[in-house]
Amino acid sequence: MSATASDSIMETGTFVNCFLLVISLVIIPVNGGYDKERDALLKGTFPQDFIWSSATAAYQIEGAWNVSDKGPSVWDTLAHQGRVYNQDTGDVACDSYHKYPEDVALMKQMGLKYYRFSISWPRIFPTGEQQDGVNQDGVRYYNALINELIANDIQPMVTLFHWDLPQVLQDRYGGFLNNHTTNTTVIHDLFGDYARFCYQNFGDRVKYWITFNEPWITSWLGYGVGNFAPQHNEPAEGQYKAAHNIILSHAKAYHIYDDEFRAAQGGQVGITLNCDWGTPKTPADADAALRYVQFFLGWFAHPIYKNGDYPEVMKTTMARKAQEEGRTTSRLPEFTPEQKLSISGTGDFFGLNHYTTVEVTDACCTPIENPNYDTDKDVGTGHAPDWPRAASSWLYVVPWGIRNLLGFIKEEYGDPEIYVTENGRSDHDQDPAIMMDMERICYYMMYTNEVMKASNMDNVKVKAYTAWSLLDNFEWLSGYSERFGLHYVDFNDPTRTRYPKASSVFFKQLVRNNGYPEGSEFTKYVENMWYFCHNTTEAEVNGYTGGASQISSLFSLFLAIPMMIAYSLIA
Ligand code: GBH
Repeated sequence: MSATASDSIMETGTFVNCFLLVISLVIIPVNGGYDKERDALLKGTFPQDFIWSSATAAYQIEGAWNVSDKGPSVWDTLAHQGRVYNQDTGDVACDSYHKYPEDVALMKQMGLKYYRFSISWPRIFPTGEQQDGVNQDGVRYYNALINELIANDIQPMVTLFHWDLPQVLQDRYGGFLNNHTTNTTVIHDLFGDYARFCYQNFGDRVKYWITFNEPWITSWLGYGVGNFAPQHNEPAEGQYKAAHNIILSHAKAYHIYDDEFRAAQGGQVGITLNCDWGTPKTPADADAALRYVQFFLGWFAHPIYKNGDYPEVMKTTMARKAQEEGRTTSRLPEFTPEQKLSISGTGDFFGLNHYTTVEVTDACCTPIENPNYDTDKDVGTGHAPDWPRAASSWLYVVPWGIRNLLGFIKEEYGDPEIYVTENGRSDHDQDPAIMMDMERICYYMMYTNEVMKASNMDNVKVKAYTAWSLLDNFEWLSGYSERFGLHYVDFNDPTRTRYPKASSVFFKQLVRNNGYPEGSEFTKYVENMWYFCHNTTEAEVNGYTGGASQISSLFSLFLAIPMMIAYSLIA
C-alpha cells in the first residue's frame, strides 16, 4: 500500500470518528435543556386506586417539645445548642401538637385521603425504653390525631422514626452505633419494643407503617459527617455501623408485625429510602453512575428488598479499599447468614423519597488518606448548567430523574409496589411571602407527570405519590429559612395560622383529576403552563403557540378565586 493510500484511509477513519462523535452528541439526550420527546406532557390518569398524600414529620411540625413527660430527642439537643441556622429550634414549630385539627381540615379541604406523619419516639417513651415509663399524654395525642383523620376519611401512613432519636438512648448506648457487630444489640430490641407498642396502640386504625425515614441521612449525616443529630463525626466508619444497626432494627420491627399483628390488623410495613438519581455525565461514566446509585439506594434496598446483603459493587469496592488502606477487615460490616435471612424480604412496599438528580463522573481509583463515604464511591458529582434550582442548595429541578429512578427500582428489586413518600420543592423565606408559588406548581406538575409516565408507559407499580410538605416547617439545619409547604405558616405569629398557597389549589385539582385526563379544564391549564414550567422558549419547541394564553393561565379560574381568599386572610 502506498503512503498516500494509507494516509487517506487514516483520514477517512478520522472523518468517520468525528462524524460518529457529532452524531452521538446530537442523539444522546443531553442532561439539561428541554428535550421534546423526553419532556413532553403525557395525558392520561393514574390507576383508579392511586394514593395521593402529603407528608410531615414530628420534630418538624409538632412543637410542644417538653410538654407533660416527653423526653428530649437528639434534635432537641442539637437545636438547643444553637447549631441551626438563625438559632431556630423545633420548640414550637407549627404547633401541630395543639393545632392538629386545623391540619386535618386543610387536608380535607384539598381532598386528600391519606396523610403521612411520624411518631416521636421520646414522646411515647421519654427515655426510649418502655420499662422506664410511658408518656400517656403522647399516646393520647397520637390517638386523637388518628381519630381526627379517620373521622375525616383520611388514612394515616405512619413513620416510626423520622430522625428524632431519644437523647437518652444516644447517651446510654451510642444510639445506632450500639455494638453493631454482635447479635445482642440493645438498640434493635428497643426499636422493636417501640414498634410493638405503636402497633398495639394504633394498629387497629393504622394500616401503613414505615419503620425508618431515610436511614441514609441518619447514617451518613448523623453518624458519619456529624452535621445532623446526634452529630457523631466518624466519616470513615460511623455511617456503615449505623446503617448496619438500622437495617437490623428495621428487620426486627418488620418481623414483630408479621408474627404478632399482621393476621389481626392486616396492614403493611415498609421502609422509606431516599435517593438522588445519578445520571452519567458522559457515556464513559455509566458504571460510575450505577455505582453512585448502588452506594446510595442499594446500601439499604439491596439487603431489604433483594438478598439480605449489601450490593456486590459496594462489597468489592470496600474490600479493595481495605487492602489499599492496610486494614484486615472492610469498613463495611458483614451480616451473619441468619441475619441475611431475617433481613431479606422485609418490605411489603418500597417507600421512596426523591427530590433531585446529580451528574456523575468516574473518579476511580486514587487511594485517599482519610477515606469517607463520599470518597469510597470513587465518583465525582455535579450539575448540568441549565438545571433550575430551588431554595435548598442541593435541590436542582430535573423531573425526568424520578422516572429513571422508578425504572431502576422496578428492574433491580423485582418490580415492587413503590410508594413515593416524599417529593417537593423549597422556596426562600422572604418578604413578601411567596403565596403565588408558581415554581412549586411547576415542580409538582412536571414530577407527577414523570411519575405517571413511569406508571402508565413503563409499567412501574407506583401506588402512591406524597407531596412534601403539607405545611412550611422546621427544615432541619436550615431552620425556617426554607419553605416546602403547600400551606404558608407565619412563624412569628404566635397563633401559627396556616394560609393556602397557590400550589395547594393546584394539588387539589391534580388529586381530583387523578392525573392529566384528556380534555379536562385542568389538563388545558397544564398544557398552557407546560413550556413556561420547563423554562424553555417557544423557539426551542416545535409546535408551541403559547404566548398570551400562558400568561392568562396564571390567573385561571383554578387559582384566582382561592388565591384572592388566601390573600384576604393574610391582609
Ligand atoms: C427529606 O430529606 C426529609 O425526609 C424531610 O424531613 C425534609 O424536610 C425534606 O426532605 C426536605 O429536605 O447538602 O449536606 O446539607 C431529603 C434529603 C436531606 C437532602 C438533607 C439534602 C442536605 C444535605 N435531604 N440534605 S447537605
